[in-house]
Amino acid sequence: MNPTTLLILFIVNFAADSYGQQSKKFFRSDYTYIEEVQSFYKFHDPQTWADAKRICAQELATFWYPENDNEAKVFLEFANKTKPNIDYMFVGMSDLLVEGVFETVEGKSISEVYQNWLAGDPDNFEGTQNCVNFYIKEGPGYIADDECDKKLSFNCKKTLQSLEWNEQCDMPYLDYTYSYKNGKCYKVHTTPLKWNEANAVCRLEQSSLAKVNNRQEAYYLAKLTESTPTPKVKGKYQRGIYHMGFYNRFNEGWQTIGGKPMVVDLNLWWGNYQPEEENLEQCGGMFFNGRLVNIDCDMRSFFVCEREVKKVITPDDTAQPLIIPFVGGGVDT
Ligand SMILES: [Ca+2]
Ligand SMILES: [Ca+2]
Repeated sequence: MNPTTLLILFIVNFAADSYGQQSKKFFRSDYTYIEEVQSFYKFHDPQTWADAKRICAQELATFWYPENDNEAKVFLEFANKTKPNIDYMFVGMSDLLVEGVFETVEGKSISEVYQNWLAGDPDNFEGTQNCVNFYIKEGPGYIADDECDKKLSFNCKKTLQSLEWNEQCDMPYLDYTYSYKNGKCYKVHTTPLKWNEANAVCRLEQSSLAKVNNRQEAYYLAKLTESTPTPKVKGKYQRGIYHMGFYNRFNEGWQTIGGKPMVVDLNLWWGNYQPEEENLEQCGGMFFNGRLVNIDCDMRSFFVCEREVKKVITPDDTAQPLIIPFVGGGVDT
């Protein structure tokens, strides 16, 4: 088969897969699809405007703002039905860049989308209103400028058209890597965070911090972290250690996320022993060589998220069995 034919086959297959997922009209179980506007929506609990923007991006969605009058109307009906107690919420519009020039989170002028201002707004009240509200309970969908540091509800939106799918991992995140042997998909995050923050990021991606069940998985993760390019990082962080999905934060013994006691070979741990329960470093980590270690929960580290894959897929594992020298412990095979 010549390269052009291969390329065409690849493109056809790829398009078919995307279309396949789009025809299922499924993005994430926590999003609601509205056919009329061919998009998925999810309400979130109150956050500042900046956090709302970050959270939507982490969910591969857009911080919602009305695209036009029709979407504002459809959204208002949806919001009044599902969240009747919310008076007003943040939307993805602000004049943070240039005072008085309102833009969407994608940098579009709001004159191209929606600008049904509440009477008297925008007024930049007391010189500190740079983020935009959308009124749900009263009115036909008015917007108004407000303080960005308030905590308000918000909505994230994903259009059906923008939906892409990681078939092996059965999720929209294309940067998760599938491991047939472990029956999981993984992503190495190279923005260092505290353990709690890392756990929250994995949850937004509908996964959890990775739990190492056995030596095979430890080898795999050591290889995966090694092959992931790491950017230069500003500030203090624990280099060479990755946050993992186990802890002893309440002095109840080492357990995995989900509350099951940690049962692994002792020689998977650094130094071949499980840390004492009264140890002050109560979060789970993994050295770059696959050894488990207890670390300070408040230290920033890279981390690994995992997602279990339930459906059976053809073997496509790039991780071959490895021989990894454990420091001080000779060579494990
Ligand atoms: Ca302003
Ligand atoms: Ca105002």
